[in-house]
Amino acid sequence: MARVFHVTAGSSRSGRRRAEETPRVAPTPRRGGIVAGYLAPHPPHLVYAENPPQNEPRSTGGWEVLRWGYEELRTRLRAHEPDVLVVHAPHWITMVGHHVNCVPNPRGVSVEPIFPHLFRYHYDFRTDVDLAEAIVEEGARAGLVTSAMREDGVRVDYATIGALHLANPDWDLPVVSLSANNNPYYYSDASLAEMETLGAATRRAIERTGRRAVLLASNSLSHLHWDTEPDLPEDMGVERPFDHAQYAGDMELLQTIREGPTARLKEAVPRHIEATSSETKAGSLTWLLAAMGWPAIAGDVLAYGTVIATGNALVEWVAP
Ligand code: 2X7
Ligand code: FE2
Repeated sequence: MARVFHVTAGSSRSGRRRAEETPRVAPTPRRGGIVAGYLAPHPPHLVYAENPPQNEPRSTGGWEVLRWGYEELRTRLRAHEPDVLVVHAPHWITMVGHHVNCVPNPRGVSVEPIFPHLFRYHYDFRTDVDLAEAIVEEGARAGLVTSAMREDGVRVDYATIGALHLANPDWDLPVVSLSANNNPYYYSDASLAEMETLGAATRRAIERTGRRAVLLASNSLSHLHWDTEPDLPEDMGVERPFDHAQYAGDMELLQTIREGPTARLKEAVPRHIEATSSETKAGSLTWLLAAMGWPAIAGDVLAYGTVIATGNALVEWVAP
């Protein structure tokens, strides 16, 4: 049988004396830079299923495993104590150049055009304008076409709002939001090489401004989906991968992510796009890993699940 001995070390008075005598150690300064990155997909169904007050439609739940994964992601994100969330999203599509939202206080209603009955979300958040402008400058300096978006009232897309809501539903952190100059749907072979440059520029801007940043890549994985939906959108009786090839393609990518190092993804991501029409074609995941400097680490897969047949994974990479 195990025995447990309790020994009281000294009286409370001697304890107090020791505390008074202990030299004060200066707190370690909080490190700036990119502290973590998350693959944080945005299917509007996940927000709909949570029934937040900002979203007009009401649901009875659904997609729980992905939403529980997001609960874990939120806990981890908070532990990194970021100053700012920087998000790259595929549904703010800009045909000419990479745009950065520089509006100090974006407010409005974000609507999912295909699923307006699931996502009509009232947003009101703060932009870290200094960092947003620094990303525009660093991108331009690196030879990219960049633009500071300053039109108040331009509607923020649902992939930006969805990822931000799911990662931080309190909206108590400033945001920088980047557009996708790559289009997941129109081009046969969108260039991911530019996302390397945009990622490096994002990193330089974060370091220059001394921010402690968490990055969000708002991408789903395999992207074939049903063209009809059940009467009850959250009917989990019909939710499943589009087919086995799509599922297997996602698992192959996630296995590579879990094994690391991230540099293997330079080849694995384009292969996965080819095999599954992955939404990572819009570049958010490549941007994130490039910004983190392709660290020699494994990613932590927090959850995987399908939404109207598309594959969605939540992954954390913590900066070494
Ligand atoms: O944008 C999306 C998505 N990425 C996945 C599933 C369903 C709807 O919208
Ligand atoms: Fe999407």
